[in-house]
Amino acid sequence: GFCSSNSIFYSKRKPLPLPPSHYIDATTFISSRSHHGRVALIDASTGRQFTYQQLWSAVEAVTSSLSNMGIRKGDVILILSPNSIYFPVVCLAVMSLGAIITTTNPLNTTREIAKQIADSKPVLAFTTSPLAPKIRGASPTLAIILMESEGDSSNTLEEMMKKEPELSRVRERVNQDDTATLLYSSGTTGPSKGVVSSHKNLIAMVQIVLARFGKEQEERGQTFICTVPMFHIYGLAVFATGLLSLGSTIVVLSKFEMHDMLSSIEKFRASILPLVPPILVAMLNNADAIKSKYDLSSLHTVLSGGAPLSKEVTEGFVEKYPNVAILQGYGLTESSGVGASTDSLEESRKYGTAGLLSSSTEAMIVDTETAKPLPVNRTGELWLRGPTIMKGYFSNEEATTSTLTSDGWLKTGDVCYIDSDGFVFIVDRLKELIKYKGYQVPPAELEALLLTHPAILDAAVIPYPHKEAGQIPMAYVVRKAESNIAEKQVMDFIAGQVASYKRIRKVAFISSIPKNPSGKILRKDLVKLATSK
Ligand code: AYL
Repeated sequence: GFCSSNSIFYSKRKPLPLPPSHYIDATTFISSRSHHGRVALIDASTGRQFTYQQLWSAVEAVTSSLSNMGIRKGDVILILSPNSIYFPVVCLAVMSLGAIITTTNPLNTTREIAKQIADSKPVLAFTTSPLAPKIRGASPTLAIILMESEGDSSNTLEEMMKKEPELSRVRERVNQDDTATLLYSSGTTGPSKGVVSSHKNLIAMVQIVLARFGKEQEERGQTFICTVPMFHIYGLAVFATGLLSLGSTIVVLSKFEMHDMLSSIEKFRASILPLVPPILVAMLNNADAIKSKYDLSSLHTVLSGGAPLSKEVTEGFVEKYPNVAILQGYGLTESSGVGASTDSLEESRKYGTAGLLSSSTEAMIVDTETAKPLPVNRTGELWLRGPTIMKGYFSNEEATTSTLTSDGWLKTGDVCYIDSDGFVFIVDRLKELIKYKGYQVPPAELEALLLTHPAILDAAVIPYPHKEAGQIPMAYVVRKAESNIAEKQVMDFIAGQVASYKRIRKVAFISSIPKNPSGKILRKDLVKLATSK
């Protein structure tokens, strides 16, 4: 059976084949299937496109240019960009040199970007002209390459893509344990940290995407709509790497916009639409208007991932869009993407499940009080082990050892059970992370900011349930003795310093923050208090 006597749950899916060699980078692995003649990436707004042939020559040319500029294995390169057809080109070129990609949310403020730059120490940044001032503000000396052509400026990706690749370039051997990406996540506690993922992690994720969508691609071809962000593991694993190995066509939207998304489905006859739950909610709430205005007959699958999808939304969606299957994907930045998923209509019929464990992924359900592993149908913290699990947090030994066990288990911070058929059910979140519209909001960052306000003595930030956004950040604030600071002042104080998705959207005052004897905020008590009224 899949659950053995030592309480490990094994994946019921076919194990991943071993990659061909220890010395292989993710880009070489992805490009080893050529798909010549097919269209790889289409810009939804300009119609500009790359065939697979053009994509791989562009990657070669950029790799060569980067190498000539002196970029070497281990160097960190920052990408600050909305989704674009150039985003994967940069990622793939950087990885093929064994250099490391770090990304950040284009909505982030200069202050937030500066913090991340100070931590990850990039030697070069790729960005767009509108976003370049944020990088200059955050790090005046960091070299910048613009990803979109700006007149006849020379330091552009366009220029790099045009150059003939030079064969003599220096290229160090990349092995699968080398670091490929450094994406930021708050994990179970504290501020955002760099998640160190290796080429092996990414190759395994690409293989999971291949196993999940490969058959259909071969049988009838697939066109995906990309509106989830490529800077996040969801978009990076699916659109900037996985699907390019498959030979699918990807229609890229620079950001989420309902009309653009729907008209692109119609225009490009798209078949699969990966989303986060809040977009499904919006599609449900406007279903009748949407169905009368757009021809969505090509669409057969919506993927939902990144946050829980409620029963009402699932049922409502199935009723309004009877020809569209909703498939689930559950995962973490720390698991380089999907850890469990429903891959077929049949699997998705088990209501509320996040799906079966990904190929070659093992799980344990660990009792949060006794730390003992639990059997089938019992609820506890989900631990994951397998080829996609990160190497650790970047220069943060403490966070690494509290999240990864010595025998390779990742403590997900999610409260789950696994049923007798091997289906994973996410019940709750143990960790402090708040998910606003699928975006990560680390409470610790907001609490630290609140404590810098002269009128605030103490503060705690918790998730408050919200129909459209999933959760909104809510602050409990203890005022200083003579202070009468009001809700709006608290919200404005934070709004001035953080990206819009991190804003505090609800405030309550309290006489003291409940804490355990070691000073840890009792967040569950505050959530109960906030939602009991
Ligand atoms: P991060 N259901 C419930 N909660 C979820 C789900 C889901 N399907 N997916 C993610 N979460 C929560 O690092 C959960 O608490 O990556 C998890 O620990 O931003 C946390 O979000 C991780 O947040 C895919 C599908 C990648 C999903 C992903 C992971 C994106 C979230 C590729 O195809």
